Amino acid sequence: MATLDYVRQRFMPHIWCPGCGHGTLMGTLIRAIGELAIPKDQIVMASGIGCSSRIVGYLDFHTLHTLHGRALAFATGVKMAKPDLTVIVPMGDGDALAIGGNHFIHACARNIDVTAIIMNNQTYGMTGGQVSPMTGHGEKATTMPFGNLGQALDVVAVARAAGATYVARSTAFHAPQLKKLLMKAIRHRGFSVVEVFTQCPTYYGRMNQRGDAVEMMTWFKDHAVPVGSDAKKDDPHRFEIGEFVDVEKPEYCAAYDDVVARLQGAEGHHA
Ligand SMILES: Cc1ncc(C[n+]2csc(CCOP(=O)(O)OP(=O)(O)O)c2C)c(N)n1
Ligand code: SF4
Repeated sequence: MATLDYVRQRFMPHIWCPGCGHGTLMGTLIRAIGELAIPKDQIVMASGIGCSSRIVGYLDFHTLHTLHGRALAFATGVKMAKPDLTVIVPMGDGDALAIGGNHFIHACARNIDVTAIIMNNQTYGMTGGQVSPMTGHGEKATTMPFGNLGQALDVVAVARAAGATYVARSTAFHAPQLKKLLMKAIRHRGFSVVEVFTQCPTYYGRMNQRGDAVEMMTWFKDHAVPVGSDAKKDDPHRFEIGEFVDVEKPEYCAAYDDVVARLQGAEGHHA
């Protein structure tokens, strides 16, 4: 299927600012889904609220635009009711790890077969550039005009510690790699997390003198190293991209089906 068939063109033009990295993620995601050849009526996409969450308005799957921070709760219900469907949850960093943080860690631990995509632009884009759990120490936000007093959360470390069975990270610059990681995450049977650095030139970039979208993407290129690499050891801004976790554990819906089958067997036995 041509990737444009996945787009609800009646909602164009989109609301994103010129150069926003969320658009690159959306394009890469529909290419990944196209390559996986999943029929569009087999995909459910649930989001919260945020610039990132607008993706569910623009894509022509079964979509739910829910409440800020609560997308994973809705997605869990959908997957339990219809386990054969592919459930994908695009989230902002604030959505996923501030208000939605508790849902996120429990979704990781539950290992339900849902793919969470965290579009990490290090700020709250939609509401005007407030500090997010991913804003680095000393970095500016409208609510931290003298620089963030706290430290950024490491999503990959949180997801790994909470038990997610597939964890990867890439950036809007590394679109070919990102596509492969998204394909693997969607195919993975269990809870998968893909963190994607997406640039927000309008707030985070402007407030932190990161330049325009091209300069922000060049920054991703310059500081990214492959997982496990020793490259750029002296670079205080270096970060790893690639696959961090890929393991198998019992999947939640399958475990539920086992219990149902066991109970039905026991009922039959007593009849
Ligand atoms: C319960 C609730 N609290 C707060 C808001 C206001 N709100 C909407 S989007 C948002 C943050 C958006 O930031 P993020 O999730 O990082 O996504 P981005 O816009 O950066 O893509 C907030 C606080 C809301 N809609 N609902
Ligand atoms: S405010 Fe930032 S995150 Fe939102 S659309 Fe604009 S560039 Fe993208």
